[in-house]
Amino acid sequence: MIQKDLPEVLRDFNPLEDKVLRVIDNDGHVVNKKMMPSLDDETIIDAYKKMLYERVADEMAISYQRQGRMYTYTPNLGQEAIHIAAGLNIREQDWLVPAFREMGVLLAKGVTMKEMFLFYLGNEHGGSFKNANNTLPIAISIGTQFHHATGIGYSIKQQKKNEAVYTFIGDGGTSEGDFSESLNFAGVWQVPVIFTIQNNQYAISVPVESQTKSINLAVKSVAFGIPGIKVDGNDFFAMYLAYKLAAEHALSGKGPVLIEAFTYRLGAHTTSDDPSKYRKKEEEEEWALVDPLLRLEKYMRSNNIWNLDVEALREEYKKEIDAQFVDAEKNKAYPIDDIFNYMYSDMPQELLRQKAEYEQFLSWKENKK
Ligand SMILES: Cc1ncc(C[n+]2csc(CCOP(=O)(O)OP(=O)(O)O)c2C)c(N)n1
Ligand SMILES: [Mg+2]
Repeated sequence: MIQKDLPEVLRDFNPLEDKVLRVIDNDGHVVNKKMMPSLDDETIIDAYKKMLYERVADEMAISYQRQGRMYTYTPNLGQEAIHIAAGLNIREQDWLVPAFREMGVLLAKGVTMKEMFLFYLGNEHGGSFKNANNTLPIAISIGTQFHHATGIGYSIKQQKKNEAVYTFIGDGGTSEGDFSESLNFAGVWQVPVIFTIQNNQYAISVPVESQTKSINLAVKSVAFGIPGIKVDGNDFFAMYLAYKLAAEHALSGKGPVLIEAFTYRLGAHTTSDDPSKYRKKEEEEEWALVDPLLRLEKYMRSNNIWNLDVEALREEYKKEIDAQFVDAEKNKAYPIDDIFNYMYSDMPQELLRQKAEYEQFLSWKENKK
């Protein structure tokens, strides 16, 4: 049984039996003391603040989009516990190979909100994160990032480096060939990669039940000979423990781990989406009650470590984030060459043709004014 390869405390959580790792319940009470990671109060407070920062940044981004100042945006609302738990474990030398809905992990790597905004303003430089070591650009094409993660993992293994790779995909992404292909080779090569499926239960309007007949998504690891675990993605402590143990596993040369973080997308798929067309209000209301921030706050209150003035923090974060947005907005223009320059050292004929066509379009647009 592949689960025997997992760190001992995780072996009980067999995805074939649809077990879920959970440390606190919906009211913030500890239900599994053995699994409680040993974190001091400061770290827990810091984690809550980071989750709040991600939430405020998300709300601001949606607001800029609604004001017509930014293009389409992919909200993170409800998935912050996963991101901050990963962010507290990922180290400077580790690699982050993101999809598009894990902003908190990018921030933990050192990506700035200005850079995030540049990306959503369509600026090519919004993909080159200057201060974030070993961080790949955001991947919109579903699944491609898993190949990159396995490839980087292979390189790390060949060079015997002390590095792990963190990569993310959605529930819908598990139906892409890239998912299976990269997990297969990750298993064969035993690469140090932590694969996270953020199962937020929808791929745009498609519910996960229409995506797969598997009993859960963690179970998909079994066929590839990789240990897998399903975790309550709205439980910060469970996610933290899962990442801590997965990182120890990967870094000690034991190969990859697949984590299914079971959560719910509280917001829209993107700012172009209207979830009321395909899901019930009652379902959203039910999940809003188990919001990861709310659950952590309840835990902190019942353990007397709640000392935060959320409104004051929100104001502080808003000011800081707005300054970064205004800076990005002022600097969003870039030379059109940047759109074409970075794929090949010598641009092939087809790309040269596309560039000429685009230049023609721009001058047509200019003359129309
Ligand atoms: C290869 C590819 N096909 C289709 C799309 C369009 N698309 C964007 S997001 C998405 C759904 C993704 O759902 P999921 O993997 O569950 O991630 P989530 O958006 O829920 O985080 C689709 C089909 C795409 N970006 N790339
Ligand atoms: Mg999804």
